[in-house]
Amino acid sequence: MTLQFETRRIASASAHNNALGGALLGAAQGMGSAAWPEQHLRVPVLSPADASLRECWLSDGPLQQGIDHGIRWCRNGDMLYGVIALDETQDPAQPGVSPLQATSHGLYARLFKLLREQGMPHLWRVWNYVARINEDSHGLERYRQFNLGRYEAFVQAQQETGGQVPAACALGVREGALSVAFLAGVSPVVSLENPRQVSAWAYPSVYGPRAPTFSRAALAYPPGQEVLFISGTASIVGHETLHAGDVVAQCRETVRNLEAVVQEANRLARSAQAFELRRMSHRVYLRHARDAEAVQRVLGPLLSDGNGGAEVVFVQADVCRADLLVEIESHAIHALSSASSS
Ligand code: 3EB
Repeated sequence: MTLQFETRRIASASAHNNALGGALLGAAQGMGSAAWPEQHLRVPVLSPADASLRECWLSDGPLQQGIDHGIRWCRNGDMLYGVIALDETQDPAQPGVSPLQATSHGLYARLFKLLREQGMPHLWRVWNYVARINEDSHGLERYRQFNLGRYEAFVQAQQETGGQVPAACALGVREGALSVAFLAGVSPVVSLENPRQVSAWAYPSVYGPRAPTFSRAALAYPPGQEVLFISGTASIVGHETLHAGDVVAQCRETVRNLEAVVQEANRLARSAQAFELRRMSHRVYLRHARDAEAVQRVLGPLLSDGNGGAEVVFVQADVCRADLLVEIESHAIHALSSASSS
């Protein structure tokens, strides 16, 4: 059963009967709730201007839905999309464990439990949103608290914490519950790393007591397809942030990283068609809305060929290191020819 992706202005949202799940971006007040699991991302949409957007992962084949362990999910025979939001203020205090760490641990424990029950053992792509991500509390930046809880849940669920780990992003929003959406499947991903960067799961402890659990990208295989998910990518070379304070230089460095990941993907991809950055879908997160114009000017020609390819969506969100001003995530779906899928 195949996977498709689509972005629509909210005003034109119509009912899908084949949506696995998706995300609602922007204010989107009074737009009604979707009939599928939908992650509500209350972030300002900077471009397309004045839009609220509904993004959908569409699928064929009979779909089945449910709510288990607080996770709203929808699946076909090959893959599952789920969304869960947990309010850390509901977590009982534990000595030495911050509420956010406990919530992140508990959330991922539920996620892995669902995947076991549903026979979808392989996490493909995870979207994480954390309130006040760069704030310090309990002696640790909140992103690092989140990483601690996530890492422990991976260990407890006997998941790998390096190597074959899912693609992901982790961004900051102003307020609200910890929100996580994910795609998982019956088949494993091929995890990719970026030769220009230290693997995030191997970051030194100056970035926190537990490294973040994600790969730079993942190739996933719905039947007859190859999907490239590129994780949130920023101006990091080795393990260090480059170009602090210079958003345009960060954009250029980030694109160099994306190109390196695309090259890695093409080295390992099965499909005959090569992945190209300008033909992929992109979501750009900007720390400061005031940078939108400069960033669109520099990224526009680097991320799209202007030939009506996939839309580039710009939103305002906090990036998980205080000195990062921009982060970009991308994906593309290719058909496998019957010869290469057999
Ligand atoms: C970085 O390269 C930037 O914690 O899941 C990017 C993608 C980042 C995913 C995550 C964090 C995550 O370290 C931050």
